[in-house]
Amino acid sequence: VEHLNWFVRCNRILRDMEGSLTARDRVGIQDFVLLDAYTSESAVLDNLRKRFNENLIYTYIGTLLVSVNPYKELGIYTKKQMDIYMGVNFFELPPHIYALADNVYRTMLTETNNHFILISGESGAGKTEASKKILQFYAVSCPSTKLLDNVRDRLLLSNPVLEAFGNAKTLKNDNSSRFGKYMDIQFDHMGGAVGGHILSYLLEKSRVVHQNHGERSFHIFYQLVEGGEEDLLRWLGLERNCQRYSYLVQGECAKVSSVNDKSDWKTVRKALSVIEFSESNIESLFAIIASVLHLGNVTFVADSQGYATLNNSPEIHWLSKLLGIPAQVIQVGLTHRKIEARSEEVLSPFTVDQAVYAKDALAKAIYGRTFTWLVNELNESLANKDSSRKTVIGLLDIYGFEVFSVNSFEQFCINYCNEKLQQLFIQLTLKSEQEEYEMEGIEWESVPYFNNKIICDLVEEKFKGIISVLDEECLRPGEATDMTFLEKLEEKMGGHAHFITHKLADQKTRKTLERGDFRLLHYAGEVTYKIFHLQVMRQSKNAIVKHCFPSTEPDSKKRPETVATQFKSSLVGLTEVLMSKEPWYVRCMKPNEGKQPGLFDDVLVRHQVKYLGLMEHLRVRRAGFAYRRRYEIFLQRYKPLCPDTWPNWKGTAAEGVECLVKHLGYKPDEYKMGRTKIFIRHPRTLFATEDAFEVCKHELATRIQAKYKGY
Ligand code: AD9
Ligand code: MG
Repeated sequence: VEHLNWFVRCNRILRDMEGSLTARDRVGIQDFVLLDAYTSESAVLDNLRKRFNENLIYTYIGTLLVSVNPYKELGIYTKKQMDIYMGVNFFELPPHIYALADNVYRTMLTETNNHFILISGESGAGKTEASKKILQFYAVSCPSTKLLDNVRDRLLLSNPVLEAFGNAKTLKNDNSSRFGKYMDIQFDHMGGAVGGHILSYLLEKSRVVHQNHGERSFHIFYQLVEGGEEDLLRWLGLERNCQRYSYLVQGECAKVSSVNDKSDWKTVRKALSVIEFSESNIESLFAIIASVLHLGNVTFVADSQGYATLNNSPEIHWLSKLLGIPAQVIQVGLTHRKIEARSEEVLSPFTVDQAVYAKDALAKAIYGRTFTWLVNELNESLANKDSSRKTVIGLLDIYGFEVFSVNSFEQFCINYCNEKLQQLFIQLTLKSEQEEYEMEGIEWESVPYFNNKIICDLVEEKFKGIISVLDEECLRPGEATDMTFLEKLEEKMGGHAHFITHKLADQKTRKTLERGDFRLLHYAGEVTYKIFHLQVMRQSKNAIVKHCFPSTEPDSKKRPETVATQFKSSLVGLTEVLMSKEPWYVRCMKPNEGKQPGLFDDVLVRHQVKYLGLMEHLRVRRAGFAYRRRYEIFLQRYKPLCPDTWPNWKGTAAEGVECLVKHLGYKPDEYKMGRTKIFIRHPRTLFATEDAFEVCKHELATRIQAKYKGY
């Protein structure tokens, strides 16, 4: 049986020549750690390009997975592929997202601890796709029962729902995540997926009322208008024409060739039913979505005193019907501010500009609250009812680093979030490498890193950072303006190596900056931000929002927090959640800016190799030793190379490995024996062993075939 098992495994490896390290000339090397010129950026780039050209989009650095977006279907995500990767040692097959998913899962089961997979990369690099592939892999590979299948379906279907409400077409990506998502998948001790929980981070609400040219609002609006059933649209007072809705045409691209709103609508509708949203909840949900569209079409005119009045528009009728609020309340609410004077409430009329602003703020608030409600409902549905001990695998898929020609507060938050995750990556990889060497009793050489803590501090440091200055300015309504905010920043940040404004810049740089801009030198590149509008930062309280969501906003007398501070706190919370788990990484890269299949832009990829810290990560992994493997696994693979270890070794795995490498003629300085692993200094030592293994494998396979011919 041992022989036969081995034979089957050999054949699997043989079938896939890519799995064999000897095919390295054609398809590059599947683990950068084994690259001879591992310190050379060009060599790393060459290897990536070679593989990309062969449609091999995945490469490892040890257990970290690098992925390059192919922008085409590769046929590598089939059930058959999943089967191949289930329960197989990491390095025996070509790199794949399934191999990573499987390895995380198995480690979780054997070590009964919690894990998370950090998926990072810039906008459009493939993070969301990667997270979906991982979830699909678990859906297929985990044990199945009727109950578990129900959970599985809900986990899978939460995706299209969240994407409909939280993703949109941007210039970078036709399906860009406009919120951060962290999802825990909970497993019982048998490895069955028994539940899930989603945390969402700062949705880009401004998109509801404004989109840049070439961009869209959230998918759900177009899905509803394009795909909604006749009856439903009639009930909602909507026409089947996106052009009719002011909030949908700001970017002048309501149709996107890569997106099928009609069929996506069907998927979402079906998903909502499977997740067991009640029909009345579904109705309310679409009533709110429709009311946002109606709100967008409300227009104001100035009365003789210049105050805003409403044209007697049909929108008010629909808003009243859909939100269940008397038309009179809506009319007054949209044209007046409520001021609390002592114990009385006084109404003060808006100018037209103020009314438009208040209307937009209302639309954003309604949409934002609805999104939060949706996530809560999904969590209800995914909640595991059984309280027995569970382990989890967390998937983190956030909005990637992004730079547009105009960058505002939203980009600031998104890019800050990416800085935080980069910081976490640095802390965890350095820490874990160091710990591994210490634990195994191997000497450690430290590697210099670009540490982006300096930029995180610039943004978030107490009393000193940008967010802190922003908070202070927001607390001075009436006195503080956007310009005083900028001046405060200049005063506090002047001289910081990663912060420049028009005033602070040297002659040459000044030309590229406008007064009213500030520029941050992020770890991933420079971004110039328009100074934030303070008015937007202050949390607005709106009577209509209170009407719609009476219980969600307890009136507190506490100082209101700005959006930026809330976001900062939620990221601190996220970091804590992640720090308590075992990390795994997927680093996604974009091969070109044009969403083109088969095009590998050297400059663009090189830049990402740099800022994703791949070179440093590689150097850390190689510090001293290129390769390490647990004794059991090393022995299992190479034992046919030594008559003493083949077919069965009776002693401990470490002794077996010692015996094996002595037989292979490893010199004492070429390897070290750790407590649980063998460490090999140079890739060439391993390659020689691999080559010997190839030869031996063929011989053995032929011998076994001959022997079992008659069976
Ligand atoms: V953003 O930060 O949310 O804007 P992501 O999430 O990194 O971004 P996404 O996963 O949405 O990018 O990928 C963008 C597009 O690239 C997808 O819509 C696919 O068309 C394409 N893509 C990404 N990964 C793959 C893949 N493994 N195979 C084929 C892919 N196509
Ligand atoms: Mg995404």
